Amino acid sequence: MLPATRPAFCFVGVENSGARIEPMKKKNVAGKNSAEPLVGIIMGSTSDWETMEHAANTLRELGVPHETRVVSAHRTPDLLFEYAASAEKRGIEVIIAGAGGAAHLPGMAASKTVLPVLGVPVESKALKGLDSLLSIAQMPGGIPVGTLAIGKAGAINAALLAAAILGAKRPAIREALRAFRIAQTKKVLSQPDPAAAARKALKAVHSQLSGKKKK
Ligand code: RP5
Repeated sequence: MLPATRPAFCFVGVENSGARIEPMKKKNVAGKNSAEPLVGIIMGSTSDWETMEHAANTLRELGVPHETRVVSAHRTPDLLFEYAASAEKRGIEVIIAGAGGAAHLPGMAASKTVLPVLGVPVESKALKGLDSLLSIAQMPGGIPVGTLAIGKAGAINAALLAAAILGAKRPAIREALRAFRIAQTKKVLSQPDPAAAARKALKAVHSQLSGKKKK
């Protein structure tokens, strides 16, 4: 059963372990209490967290309230149905679903809700995530899943896309997204020469090491 009240913290693996991952202390820009998630990040296994934490981190950076859960299409199908079917009523507006291998989670979640579902193909050991990508992207006409790139880039972009969807009606989120883009551009422009940046990093390591030796 899903908790009747919205969680005040982000949880991963609530059903399996109850492990607390992170409190969402940062004040969000959505005009909502941080105990009221707008985005539900779900994943097929705790092993997907390494990838999906990038979606959570990006949403946190933008101040978008979210929750994180392990919901497996194959191992906990009833929970998946319950999660997807109740998400809208709980105030969730976008679902980000990450899964690897026979990645049925995003598609099945999409089949149980009219909320936008963004799928993140997690890199699998056997086929490097190509299996995940095709499982998520090749949905039958009628049940869309917005499929992102394999792995970390896909997880980050799913969060940015979720923020863009929410930002259409929430100026604060739209502006957070604009600030993210500006900061990203500035960062790239501030390091025009990768060789110079590498030399600078190396120099810093050398001076740190020689400082240690002197002590
Ligand atoms: C999928 O199987 C999960 O999304 C995960 O990417 C993959 C492997 O899961 P574990 O065996 O590591 O739990 O359902």
